[in-house]
Amino acid sequence: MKPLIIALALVLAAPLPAYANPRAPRDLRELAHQHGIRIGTAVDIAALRGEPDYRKVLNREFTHVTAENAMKWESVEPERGVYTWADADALVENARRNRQRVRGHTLVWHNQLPAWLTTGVADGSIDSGELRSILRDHITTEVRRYKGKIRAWDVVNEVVEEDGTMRKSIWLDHLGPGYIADAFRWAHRADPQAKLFINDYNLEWNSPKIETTLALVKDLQARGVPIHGVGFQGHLGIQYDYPGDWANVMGRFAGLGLEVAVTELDVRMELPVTEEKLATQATYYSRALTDCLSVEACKELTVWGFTDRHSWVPGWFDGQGSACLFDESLAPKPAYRALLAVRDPR
Ligand code: 9MR
Repeated sequence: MKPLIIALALVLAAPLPAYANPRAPRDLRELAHQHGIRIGTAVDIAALRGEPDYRKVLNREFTHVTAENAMKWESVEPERGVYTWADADALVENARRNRQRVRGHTLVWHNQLPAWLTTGVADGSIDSGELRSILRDHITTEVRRYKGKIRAWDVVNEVVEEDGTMRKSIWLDHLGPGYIADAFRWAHRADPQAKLFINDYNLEWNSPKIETTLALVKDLQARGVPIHGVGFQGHLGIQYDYPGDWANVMGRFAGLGLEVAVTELDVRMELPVTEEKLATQATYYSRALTDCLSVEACKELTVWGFTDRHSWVPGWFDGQGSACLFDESLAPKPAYRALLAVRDPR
């Protein structure tokens, strides 16, 4: 055989590198596998239970799930000492049956706390010492219950204010800033395998928040506190510029040895919906995925609900909506197709 023909034969026989794979993924699950990441969604438990079409899309498309509300403190312990795990259990069981990993959300937050706790603190019937042991018991009980079943926990959520100061909350007020280290240590003791995250919004672009969070992580690491990841919520809107520095910010956290995850991505718009707005929204979704893929440490992209039928956005932002990948009738939007078309930037 002539050398040229041999060379040609060798080239043709060689497997294509993964990034050159020309076959477009069929759905998000296949996209996740092709890129070697997890693609997740927040789950509305009532819809999971009551809407077969919702369940079908959820289990077909996603390799990862987060409880939108079911694991929050007010949901799991609405009365002191009375635990209601049914919804959280249903999510974990559905995930097991459908080969989905689970993100636990969230152990320490200033919102969605049970009334018995906030009133007790306000009227002084729960003092600081008791509050600390209540927090330790809450974390220990919940993390232990799902030991081995939850890949990662959002241990602390939104603990930094927009101006870079520490978030004012009953935790900071009554326990001091040390509650953060304590929370990570207690969670780690309850499930040493779980990856423990700090999670926040506007961390994609807001410098004071970014700098304080970086400093906080470094300080925790210096003191040997078990912290493994940072979650960028990613609540975006097309009326604002896309956070163009996001990949760089992710890289700075990755540089500290942390896992990086997009934990609550959605892209809202002012109504009414137009084709043009949907096209812009699609670029925001695909840029977010591209940013995640460009950082080796980013292996999870989770959307905050996958259908406009169940989205927190219209209830919170007057006149805004259509933030998800699927519309109310579960038809995929341009953003969904844009995600499938994303190629590995590395
Ligand atoms: O989507 C959640 C909504 O159903 C709740 O009413 C709301 C209460 O604060 O919390 C929403 O989820 C939030 C998440 O837990 C933390 N980051 C911001 C999310 C949107 O507000």
